[in-house]
Amino acid sequence: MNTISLKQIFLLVILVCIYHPAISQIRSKTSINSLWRFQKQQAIPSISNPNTSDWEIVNLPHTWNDKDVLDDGNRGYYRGKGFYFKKLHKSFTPQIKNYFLHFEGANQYAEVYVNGQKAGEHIGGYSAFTIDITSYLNKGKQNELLVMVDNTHNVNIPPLSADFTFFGGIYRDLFLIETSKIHFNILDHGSKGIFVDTPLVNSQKASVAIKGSIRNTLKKQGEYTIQCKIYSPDGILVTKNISTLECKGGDTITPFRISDINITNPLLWSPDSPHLYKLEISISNKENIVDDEYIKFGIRTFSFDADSGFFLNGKPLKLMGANRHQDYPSMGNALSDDQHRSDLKLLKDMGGNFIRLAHYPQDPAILEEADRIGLLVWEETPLVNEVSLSKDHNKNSEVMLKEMIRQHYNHPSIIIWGYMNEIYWAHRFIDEKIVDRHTEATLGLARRLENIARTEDPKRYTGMALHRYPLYEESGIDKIPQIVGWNLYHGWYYDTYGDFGKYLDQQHEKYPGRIHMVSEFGAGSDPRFHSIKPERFDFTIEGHKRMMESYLKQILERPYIAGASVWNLIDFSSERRIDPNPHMNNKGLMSADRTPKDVLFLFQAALSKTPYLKI
Ligand code: GCB
Repeated sequence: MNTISLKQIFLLVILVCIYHPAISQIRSKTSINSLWRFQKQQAIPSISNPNTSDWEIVNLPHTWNDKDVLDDGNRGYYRGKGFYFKKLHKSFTPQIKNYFLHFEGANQYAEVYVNGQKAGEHIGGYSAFTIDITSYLNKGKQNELLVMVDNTHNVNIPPLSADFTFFGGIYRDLFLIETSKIHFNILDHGSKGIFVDTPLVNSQKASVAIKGSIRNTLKKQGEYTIQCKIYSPDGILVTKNISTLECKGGDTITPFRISDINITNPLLWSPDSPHLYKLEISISNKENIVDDEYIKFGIRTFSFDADSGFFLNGKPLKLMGANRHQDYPSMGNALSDDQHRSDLKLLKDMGGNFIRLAHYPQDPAILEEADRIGLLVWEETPLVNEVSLSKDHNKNSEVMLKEMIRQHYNHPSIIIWGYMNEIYWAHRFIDEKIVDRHTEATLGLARRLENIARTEDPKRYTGMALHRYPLYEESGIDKIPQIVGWNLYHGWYYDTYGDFGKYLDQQHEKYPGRIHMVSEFGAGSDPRFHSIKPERFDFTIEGHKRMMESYLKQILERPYIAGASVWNLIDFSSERRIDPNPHMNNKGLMSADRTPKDVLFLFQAALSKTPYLKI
């Protein structure tokens, strides 16, 4: 009789591991960042057969404005169309699989063509989008992608104007996702199609609720099993749940909701201990797993109080940190994930526990890192300075808010959804010129956005950033969000910095019950400028430090101010600025190359647990 050798047993185990449905990787996500042909041009090339031989070769993330902004002394930079072309050297089997392009961001309007046919489009430069390209693909290896990206000023696409540069291009990562014909509905506003909540949390127990939807592109209806496994922060399986669902065929979406999952003695997420649980979720038919995904989530509770500020897991915590734009010298917005992550580390090392992602949703790497290292987040849609009266503008603003919330819903770091920054009433545009302004339209849009945010996510708070413009108060727009974030520049643009606290005290007294934060406070400086008698607007390192010292003191001694974020963590590119450096806003605690200014050490002293300089 034949005996089985050790080698054969080993081979058998390997084979079982590879083919066992419970551990096979069903869905794949591959980067297609490298080797694109690119051309900046207004004229549309032949879509089905573009001649790209003399186009530049670029890798993504990519922007076409990096050089425009830095090289010249002139204002104005290219806002127009850019075309990206790539052949996909890979075998496709569209008869048994679905294929998607997942763009993490393209600024600001994109059209996607596959083999000469339009497969989809996306409006807005700061959220992700997913396009199903299955039906446009050829079997085999002959497939071509052409992407048109357009950053032309467009009165229907926020932001209409702002103090930062609108770098054009596919400036975030691009992936090809491959799934089976039945999958979690990743077309749901570019999200993962799975949303995790913790409706009940205390020190003994947390209940987890999961909702989402399944897309079935098979002709047949069928019964499917959803399996959820939750792993603790140290990787131990803590709970498991199995449920079944009937999914209709023929490209239909079936929602699901699972709510009977409990975790005992949960480890709570906080900036000091950012514990992350992991949900592994899969869909199976009778024989096999057909789709799988994982989501990291945190368990925590939080609330705001109008007089005593912010509470995390029942304990008071002053939210202190910075705003951050997404750019880097000579790279525009086309940063690597490592660059995004290292900016957050700089904030954390400074002693910050809070970041406002002004003025738009930022790269997924930022949110993942905020969860991982423990930073609380205010994220917002790019409605800055002005909105337009057009229906399309309003619709786009609403979709952007839904995209942001659905795409970033599972991040425990996020506590506030913002949707407007210092809006000066809706404008009617004719030929790009403002012809009139309407308060009512602005209020209407704000109310709709507030309603969307509260419906999409009743657990988080809503925020709006305002400055001390009297019309805000007169119109009542400041009563719409749950949190008013003040952008205050006393001592820089107006008044004196000592009056900043007085202004906030008046507001606090006048509106009992309102939650106040300082969403922006700041001043400019350039490391080359010094003075022993600093003055307003002189951009000296000493002036910057003196003002921030006073601001910090006034913020820290007022318990009703739930939190504050300095403007800005890092100097950033702003096409419209001239002083003291062309195309730069110099209000960073660091220069654009991430060199600390003196004021950064002041923040570190004020915010770290063991201050080395008392303010
Ligand atoms: C603000 C704006 C921000 C500007 C900043 C400044 O209030 O919200 O976008 O960059 O002031 O530096 O003037």
